[in-house]
Amino acid sequence: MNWTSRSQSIRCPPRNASINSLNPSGKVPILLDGNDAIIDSVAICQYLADKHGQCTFRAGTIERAHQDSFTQFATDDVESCLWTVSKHKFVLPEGLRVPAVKEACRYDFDRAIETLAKRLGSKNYVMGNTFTVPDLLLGHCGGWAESIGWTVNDAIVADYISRVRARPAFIGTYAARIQA
Ligand SMILES: N[C@@H](CCC(=O)N[C@@H](CS)C(=O)NCC(=O)O)C(=O)O
Repeated sequence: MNWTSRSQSIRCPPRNASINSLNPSGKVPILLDGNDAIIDSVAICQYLADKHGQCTFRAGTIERAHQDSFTQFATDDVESCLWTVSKHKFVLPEGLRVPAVKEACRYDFDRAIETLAKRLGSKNYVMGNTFTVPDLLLGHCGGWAESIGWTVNDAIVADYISRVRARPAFIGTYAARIQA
């Protein structure tokens, strides 16, 4: 396989030989950049933002510290609930699945949404008027929640998620993904 193609997206199932050679966990996604392979989706997003100087504040600034705090909040407090529920629904070996975990995850998810509403206030995006990496992650989580039938029980956060997902860049990327 030619790893040097720059704008091509290659569909590869997890744990196949090519993936295993690039990521010891066998997990996807992987960003191929020149002869390098970057693993872990948040690192990939932040790398692309830094590299292109968009959707991010500069490392070492106070704004970046707050932005990174939102990034960690998106993964630790919001995405972890969705991921745990999904793992116990269809990812883990059947014998290890605990359906009751759903209640605890939903509880934590609602708490996270409450917190996000407070942190967001009347801002357009988590960092104000500038769209940054954590908005991308939280918008993704919003779609994920909807796909498993979880309503976002807060008008501020629900509006925010709609706003993020109504951006032309999101709509274009989503359409390209469906066609791929
Ligand atoms: N920390 C990784 C996790 C990636 C991940 O869990 N990928 C799933 C697909 S969404 C996977 O490849 N699972 C295969 C496996 O667990 O073996 C990231 O954020 O990219």
